[in-house]
Amino acid sequence: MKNIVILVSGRGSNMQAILEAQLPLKVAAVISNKAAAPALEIARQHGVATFTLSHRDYLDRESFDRAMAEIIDGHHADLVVLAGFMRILSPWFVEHYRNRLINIHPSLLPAFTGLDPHARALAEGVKIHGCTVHFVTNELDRGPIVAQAAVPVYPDDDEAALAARVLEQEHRIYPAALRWFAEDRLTIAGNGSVLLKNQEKPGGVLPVPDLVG
Ligand code: NHR
Ligand code: GAR
Repeated sequence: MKNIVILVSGRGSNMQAILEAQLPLKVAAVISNKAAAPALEIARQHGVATFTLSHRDYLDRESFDRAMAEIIDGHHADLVVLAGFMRILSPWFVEHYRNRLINIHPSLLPAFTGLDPHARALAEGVKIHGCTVHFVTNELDRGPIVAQAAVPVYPDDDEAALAARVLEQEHRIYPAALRWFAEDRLTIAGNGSVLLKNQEKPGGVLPVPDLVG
């Protein structure tokens, strides 16, 4: 069975969805850059080894990343999974884990890369929003896309309501994407698009209801 290591910074609901999906993968460790992250306690309750590394204890991004990599490689990780991890990773780290580093971002990439995607989606008045699982490259939030899910945006939505609707979809597509990885079904094509072997249905889920006026 393959090993994954999950990196978190906060609440850990995506990590929890992964832990509870009964995937054919071993979650070998969880690493947080915040000692107070609620995710750590959830991981311990699932019997997973946890580590906290504060980026403040390191001189620069790369030395922090190298300290994380020692833990990750010590657990023989086949894949590093970002689940609400809020530190930009150095080019060294991204190269070290090339094609073995995956993230979920709460927008329909390439729209709304970076921070506060829900607030910006509302400000733009988009009618459809969503989330994306992608491999990480050095271009922030721009790596090969594995899966996406869309949700409607309603006129009375605030940031919290929209984020909650998207989060529900995150909890579906991240475990699904990791199952494909576990089953060795993902390949990254030369043009950077992700191919899913033995695919029966489209890779995205579109729970958008018909438009009504
Ligand atoms: N690292 C690389 N190299 N490439 C990506 O695509 C990455 C990444 C690290 C994290 C997640 C990402 C997201 O999905 C992610 C993608 C943090 C920031 C950020 O600006 C941006 C994007 C993402 C995560 N972080 C600030 C920083 O200086 C700190 C913000 C904070 O601590 O609250 O690192 O959204
Ligand atoms: C999720 O919505 C995730 O997509 C987003 O933060 C939330 C974390 O929630 N990630 C990013 O914005 C990455 N920069 P969680 O800790 O409950 O999984």
